[in-house]
Amino acid sequence: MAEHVEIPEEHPRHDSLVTRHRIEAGVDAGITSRQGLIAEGRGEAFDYLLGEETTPSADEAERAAAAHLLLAEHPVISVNGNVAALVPDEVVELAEVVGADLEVNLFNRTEERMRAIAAHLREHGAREVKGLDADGRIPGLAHERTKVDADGIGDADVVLVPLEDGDRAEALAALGKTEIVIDLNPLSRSPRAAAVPVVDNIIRAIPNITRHARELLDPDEDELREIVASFDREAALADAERRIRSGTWE
Ligand code: PTJ
Repeated sequence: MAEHVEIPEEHPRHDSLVTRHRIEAGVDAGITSRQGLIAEGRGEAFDYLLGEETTPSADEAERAAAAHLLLAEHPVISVNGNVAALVPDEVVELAEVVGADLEVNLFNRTEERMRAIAAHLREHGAREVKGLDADGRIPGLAHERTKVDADGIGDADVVLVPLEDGDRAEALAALGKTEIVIDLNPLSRSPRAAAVPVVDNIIRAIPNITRHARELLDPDEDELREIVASFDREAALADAERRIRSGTWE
């Protein structure tokens, strides 16, 4: 079991250590898969190279993500075991602000984990959690991620998919859905398939998308459309890759 460890705020690795403990606790609670531990380690390495901060280009992507979610007819936020462990309050809040559904969708799907994550999100204030009906399918996917709710991701026009594997990201894009992907690795297939690749730690990204959404709430649809149209996905990916490769953060 993950021990409860108090990490002093001034510790130089405070945020990273808190994040690790949340993932460990998620595994102990049957929410996060053991592969989630590996994914977290991978993410941390990229975050370190990015300077562990929201870069200006990630901030722009987060603003574009907020605009897409507000313009959507039916936005859905997909939740896996890492997302549920790291940012349960934050995804519930974002869903409220932009009027999105929350849907559990797992790579390593088991009924126990599906139910545990849905219950966990409800404990954190979610009113409705989709994903358990699994009465829809994403064509072209062999693994468990193909299972979606027909009236959830199946019907969505905009889907936020954090910490995703590349296959589903590509399959959702092929269905014509607008995809927002949060992933610290700009070379991964998922951000490369996304209309909006957000190269940032989910811990920072979700609250920042919510902050932008609140600012953009008074709907001036033209402004939202302008933000969406002027967002340059290639530049966002290139900027993140440049920072990682060069270690130059200016
Ligand atoms: O809960 P499940 O069964 O659906 O499984 C979820 C994981 C994450 C285990 C599964 O989707 C998986 O194996 O993903 P991958 O292929 O390891 O990809 C995860 C991606 O997320 C990698 O590119 C990581 O760099 C990135 N990542 C990890 N932690 C974070 C992150 N990106 C943003 N914020 C993080 N905290």
